[in-house]
Amino acid sequence: MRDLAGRVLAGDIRAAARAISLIERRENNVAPLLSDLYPSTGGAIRIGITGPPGAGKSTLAGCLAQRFVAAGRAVGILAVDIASPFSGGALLGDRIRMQGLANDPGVFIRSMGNEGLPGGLCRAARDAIRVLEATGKDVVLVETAGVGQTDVDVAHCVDAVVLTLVPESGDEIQLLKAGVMEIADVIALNKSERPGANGLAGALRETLHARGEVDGWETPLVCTVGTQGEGLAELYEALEAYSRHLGTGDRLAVLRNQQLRRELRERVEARLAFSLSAAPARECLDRAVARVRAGKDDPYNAAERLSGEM
Ligand SMILES: Nc1nc2c(ncn2[C@@H]2O[C@H](COP(=O)(O)OP(=O)(O)OP(=O)(O)O)[C@@H](O)[C@H]2O)c(=O)[nH]1
Ligand SMILES: [Mg+2]
Repeated sequence: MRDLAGRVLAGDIRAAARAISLIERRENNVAPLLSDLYPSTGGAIRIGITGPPGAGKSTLAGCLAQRFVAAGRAVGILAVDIASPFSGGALLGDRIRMQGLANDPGVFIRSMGNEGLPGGLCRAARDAIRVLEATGKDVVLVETAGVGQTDVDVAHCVDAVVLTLVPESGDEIQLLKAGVMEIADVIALNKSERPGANGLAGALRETLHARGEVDGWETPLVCTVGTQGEGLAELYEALEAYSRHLGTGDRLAVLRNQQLRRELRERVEARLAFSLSAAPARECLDRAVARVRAGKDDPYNAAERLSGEM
């Protein structure tokens, strides 16, 4: 493991891929590896790209990666939810290959399944982001699927969220209800060559404007045609502007503090849940159940005492 950490820190991409596999498989011995890497993490700008299936997230990720690379920055890309077979989208790797980035030594691409990961995306993505940072990436792009009410996890592990929408995404009221608008720092209205794009763009801009600035930032909307590269300069510039915004005052530090606090809480909860399922705790629970069932205790006192015993 020490050796693997050394190789990751030296920028060895194959070592990074192996480390991410260990994270995905939740190998027990991955924690020391991540501890070794931790001091060398946190230096990249982390950008999440979310939106409904097939909206063009991978296409935009590829275009953005190209621009970052052109600006001399090393880019890592994670796709945390592999493409749904129904969406007509393609795996991120395919999109990147189409853009000729796959052979670029500055770009590392990796898909991760999120199945079976409780808490979904964040847990694995957060660690995988750190692995990429430890290899020396300056920018980490994280593609995730979903715009459901609970699919806002990505906001907890990145600095900036790009919400990708398409003209078919429907009326903005529904979007607002979905809660995803809240986490969007930049909105890309992709496939904007299609009918309905202008109407939706206008309605969304109105809504965003009515909401106004949140902590000094009003979420901009950029119309893009990912397949043609249209609007990509604007999207890139919007992200640069957001990154400058985060860099002023202690905004980035505040954000990262909040994220770290959440991470620590999640880790403690996971440990507690684990120890609750271990044999000694199960025996304590069995005894408590018996006492309550026998009328010698009630669930309220029993829970109080149990939390002291464990
Ligand atoms: N017409 C049009 N098609 C686009 C545009 N951008 C991407 N596409 C196409 O839309 C399809 C889906 O693009 P992807 O980039 O794979 O979308 P995605 O959001 O990553 O898809 P999933 O990962 O499967 O959710 C592909 O066939 C793209 O070529 C665009 O601006 N206009
Ligand atoms: Mg995709």
